[in-house]
Amino acid sequence: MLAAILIICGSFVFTSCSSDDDVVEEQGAAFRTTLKSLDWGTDTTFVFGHKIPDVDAVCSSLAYAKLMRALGYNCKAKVSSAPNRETVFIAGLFGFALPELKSSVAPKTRLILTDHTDYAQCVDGAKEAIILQKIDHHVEGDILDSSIPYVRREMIGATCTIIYEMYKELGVNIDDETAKILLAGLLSDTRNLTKISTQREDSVVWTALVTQLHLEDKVAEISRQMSEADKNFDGMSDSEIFLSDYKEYDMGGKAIGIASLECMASDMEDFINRMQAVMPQVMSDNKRDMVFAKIDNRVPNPDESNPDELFVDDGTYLIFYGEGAKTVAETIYGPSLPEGVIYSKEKISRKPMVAELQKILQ
Ligand SMILES: [Mn+2]
Repeated sequence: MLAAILIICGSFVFTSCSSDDDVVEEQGAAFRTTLKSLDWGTDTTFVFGHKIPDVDAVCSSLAYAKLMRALGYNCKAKVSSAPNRETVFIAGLFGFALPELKSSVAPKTRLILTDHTDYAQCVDGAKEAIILQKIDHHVEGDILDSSIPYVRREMIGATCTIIYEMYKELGVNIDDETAKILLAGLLSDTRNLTKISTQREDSVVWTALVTQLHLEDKVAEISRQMSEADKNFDGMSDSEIFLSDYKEYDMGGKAIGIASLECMASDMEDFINRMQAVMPQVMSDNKRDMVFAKIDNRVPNPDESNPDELFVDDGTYLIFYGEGAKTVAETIYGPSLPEGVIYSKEKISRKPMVAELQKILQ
């Protein structure tokens, strides 16, 4: 649709119809028509991010439910399990309420999914529900785009960036509370624009939100505190740590779980041993065939002049458990070390890892 609009405008490029605003307005009009055509039913439509919700999952569901309500649709954000520590921290700092917990939905419940595209990450009961929309930034999973009436999936840094763009296209005002919610998701998923998944769109939206909220002098410190809250494992058991940023996928008949962790290089050996020790239990509790954990290796920043980044990544360790897991891991990342772990000098990210696993298993 966008391409079509651009072509139409292209023929008038030297007259009056070429501004970005016009394109955005036309996209908004088409989107409103699509929304109107959806089968909304009469009950509340629930907006969910993924299970084990992180900031982007929670904030995208909150902001999108608000957007739908602004257009007159009866929508409410929920979480399918308890939000992580970073989410609780930033909600407290910015002063917005977290969604209530709803761990399962009845058949035929209408759903909108944000920040996920796999049934294994959905609220329980999603397979028997009616999924009206999916707003996401991951590689397409087993909830196929083609099976959902409205899908917006863009490979950019945060789902909250996509939702900011949708507010603009629809001409819906972004009040300061909404701006805070969107900025929280954007800061978390891009680590203040430093992650390799960060795209130009994320930077543009970051500038707009930081300017609106007058946070120019504070945003780096807020991001640092969020990251600290995310890494705070005080009082957590080893299996809770393993599951603190953990996602499930079903691909090619195999049930997969992947944890994303990080650790200081000096503590790595002990940390790997502790995580390996809980993997058999995690695998059986969660009915998985294979479980993996990618553990980023943190070292002191050799550039000591940069006080904002005291530590940087130096590669990633990958650990695995379950029949066939070693073969799969070695096919993607090369042979294991004698200790039975893989070390990749290049940092391993979960998104490309999922894409590689899909290629091998499907
Ligand atoms: Mn996300």
